[in-house]
Amino acid sequence: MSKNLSPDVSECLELLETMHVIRYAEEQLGEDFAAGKLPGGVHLSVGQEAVAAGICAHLTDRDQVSSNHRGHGHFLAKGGEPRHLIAEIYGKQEGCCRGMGGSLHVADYSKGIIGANGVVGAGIPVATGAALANLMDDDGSMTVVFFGDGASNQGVLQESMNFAALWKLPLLYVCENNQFGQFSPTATVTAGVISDRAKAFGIPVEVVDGNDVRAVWQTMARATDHIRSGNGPMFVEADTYRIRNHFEREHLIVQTPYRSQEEVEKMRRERDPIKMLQEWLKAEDLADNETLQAIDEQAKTLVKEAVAFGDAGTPPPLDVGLKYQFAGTYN
Ligand SMILES: Cc1ncc(C[n+]2csc(CCOP(=O)(O)OP(=O)(O)O)c2C)c(N)n1
Repeated sequence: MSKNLSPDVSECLELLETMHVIRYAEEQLGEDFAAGKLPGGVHLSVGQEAVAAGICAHLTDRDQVSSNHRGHGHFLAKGGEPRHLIAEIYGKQEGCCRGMGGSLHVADYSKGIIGANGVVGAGIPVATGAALANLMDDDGSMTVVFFGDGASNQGVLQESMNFAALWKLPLLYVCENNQFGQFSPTATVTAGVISDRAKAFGIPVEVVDGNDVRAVWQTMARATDHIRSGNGPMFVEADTYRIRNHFEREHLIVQTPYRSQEEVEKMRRERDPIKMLQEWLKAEDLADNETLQAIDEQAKTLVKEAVAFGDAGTPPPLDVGLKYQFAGTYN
């Protein structure tokens, strides 16, 4: 039904704004980390924004997203408030997890954001349970799990795919293949073609250019159609590229370069998903410089406001250290 759907102009402009917000928020966090302002580390998804934006554009608050350690973009694209993200990462009570979770655990259940996760692959079984809940609710809702190429080597993915295929869970696997697992190029640690693994369970697969947000959006239109029609899970492998380090300031521990600076610069110049969409919109005469500039400014302002909100926030009192460890011990 939605096989040939493409985003219209206003949807493209929304995708652009979402990508800008993610980019500005993460660049800010990179600067904050370098300045020693953050209480913890951050893994940034700069260069990968099109995956989060294109996938989440088709989801509602009833749908759920399970994320990984590189989860800021998923949070923002799924409708999480920039100020709640920034305040959380600044360790403030006004954050989405009251400043107790930090970058690795951003969540907002009211938006169906069921959590980022620092344990590689651990968001996958969480998503499997969430999708089982979607199935039992029988309300057309679904779950998306984002994970990396590195996580695809975790055994739990195979267990989940087996269960999801058998039970026809409304679950979308999104493998963001950003070409690296920490400091190893994917090809040196991952055998075969990642998406072929899903085929072994009879799960339909699409491989998409993860830097082309329109292509991701189109793939997701087909995936939601398939999944919401009760046909069971689907697997999308989105090929993308991590522009920044695995985590900020990685050079302090990585002694042997695992990629060249030239390669990174080339990707930044030629494969930046934001620039790609802007150029396409201009080439097709769908948006002029003024419109594009206004969207850019809007996103920048939103992030500035989020930073001011985070700065004005309050650190959690020390005595809550143990309070949130157990269910039912807080309100
Ligand atoms: C179970 C587990 N093993 C190892 C690590 C250390 N670690 C953190 S991120 C990472 C690489 C993950 O690569 P990938 O899944 O491709 O995601 P990316 O970082 O590329 O987004 C590793 C090995 C971890 N956090 N959890």
